[in-house]
Amino acid sequence: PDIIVPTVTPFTPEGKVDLEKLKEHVTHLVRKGVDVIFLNGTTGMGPALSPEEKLAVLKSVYDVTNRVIFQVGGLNLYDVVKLARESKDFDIVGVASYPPYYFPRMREDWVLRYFRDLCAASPHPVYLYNYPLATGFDVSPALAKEIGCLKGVKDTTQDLAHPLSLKRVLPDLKVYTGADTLVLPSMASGLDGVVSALGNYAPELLLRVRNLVNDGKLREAVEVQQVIAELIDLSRKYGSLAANYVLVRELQGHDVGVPRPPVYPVVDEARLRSELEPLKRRVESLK
Ligand code: FW2
Repeated sequence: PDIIVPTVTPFTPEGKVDLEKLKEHVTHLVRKGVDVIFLNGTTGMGPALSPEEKLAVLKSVYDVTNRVIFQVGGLNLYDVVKLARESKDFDIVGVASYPPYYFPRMREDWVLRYFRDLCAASPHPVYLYNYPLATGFDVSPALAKEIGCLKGVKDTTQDLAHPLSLKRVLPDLKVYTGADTLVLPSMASGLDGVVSALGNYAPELLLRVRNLVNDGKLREAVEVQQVIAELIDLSRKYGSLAANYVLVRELQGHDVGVPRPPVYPVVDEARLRSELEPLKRRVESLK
């Protein structure tokens, strides 16, 4: 299974995207053995980036690797299509999008048209990013099938049955799980990989689970998954979208700047660090 990391987008304290820090971060992840970088996702605060910023993110990461999935989703189809077209000069793995969000009671046929329009414009394979908790819309396996032009799905739900039913209905598509809490079950069930926010700060744990699954050592893999779950609980307590930035610094040793408000930096960083301390030792022992 593939290990895909939806990278944090580093910002300066003034709220500008810090492309140099992003490059350093991606260089580090690639060296660690991450297979693919997912840009402008949830962890990367995609919905808070302008189309120009999304493209700038792609341009700078492309200097480091072309193993990239470029998330282009948005609420203005003309921007989305333009961005997808602008990726033609980059030899990347694919383009991704969440379905249109915020608007209540989106019609299924509008979501279908959105993805078909994206497929028609995209010079690269198109991946659906399904995250119903965030978007308010669950792209069902039947709808994903009807769209007809998808190469893969990144599915963020807490229920393994969800990506499994996608795989059952669409066996030729790549199906990735976006839930950190399901890294082990996804890999052990033969899904195509994980898109894990935790990979920003503990990619070693994802690689470790994969090795253990490949060796059939599921009991040991469960222990690693439990550490993953504890790290996720801790990050949620402080607001994952902000805690991710602190955790990269604490566990990987490099600076990825700060988030951009309305995601505010963690206020009580000292307490987060002290709660992280015992976990840090367990992470070290598993590397
Ligand atoms: C992204 C991801 C991971 C998320 C997950 C949600 O784009 O950030 O889906 O961290 O809690 O793929």
